[in-house]
Amino acid sequence: MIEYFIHSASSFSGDIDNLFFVITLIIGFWFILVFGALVYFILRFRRKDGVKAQYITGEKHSETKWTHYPHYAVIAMDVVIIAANIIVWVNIKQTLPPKDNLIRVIGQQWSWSFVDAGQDGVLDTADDITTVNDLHVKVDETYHFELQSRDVLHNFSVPAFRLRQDAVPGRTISGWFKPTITGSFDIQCAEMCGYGHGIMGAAITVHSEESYTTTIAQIKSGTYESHFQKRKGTKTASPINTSQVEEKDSFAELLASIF
Ligand SMILES: [Cu+2]
Repeated sequence: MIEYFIHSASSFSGDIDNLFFVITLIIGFWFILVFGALVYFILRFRRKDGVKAQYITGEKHSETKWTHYPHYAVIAMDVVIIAANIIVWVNIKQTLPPKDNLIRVIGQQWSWSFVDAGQDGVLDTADDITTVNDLHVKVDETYHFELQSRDVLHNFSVPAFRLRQDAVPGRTISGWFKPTITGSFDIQCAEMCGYGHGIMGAAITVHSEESYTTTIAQIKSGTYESHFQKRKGTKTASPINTSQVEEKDSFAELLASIF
């Protein structure tokens, strides 16, 4: 259902969505049960003429079991949520699958710089490709990133990938993603980093092999027109829906029409 609002575009976005679904289902179940009971009791035991209110201490076993049994059930469901969380956390955050490509992501007030290690797969060599607010990657390839910050705390967030990672000054934080569909998606900063935080957006474009080769050649020859810059310059062309994916993103268009 979440894909209706936002694309699911990475190898692990489905796992994150499922986790949210499980949590929503469990919490939703208790929410409906508790509020249903509340409304029922309000109506059933409302003030009536000639009926005196009872004083119930809730100390008898026949009364305490109404607290204890739901309590045990909630704890059991907590265990389910925690177990599901740990599995997803270990698979995504603790495991670094073998890489196809390496990039460096640098956050600063208020933009993103990207350095692609290029063909040799080694950063800080002559074939590195540096871009600002505009990241280009290949579909179905695993990217390792080294995340850094030049000044304050930032957070590298790609909602379509369900990826979010803090950038901490003085540290290099490793992570990974594997895009599964082509298109252009939002990158945002998800950590309050100063008064320009709200404009700290960028774009990640996921290419097929041919399209990637063409774009990188254009970047190297200086003829590439940034997708992100173009998008910022043309306000009429739906600034929020950046997707080049065929299907229509009606929710994003609705948002775009409001703002
Ligand atoms: Cu920020």
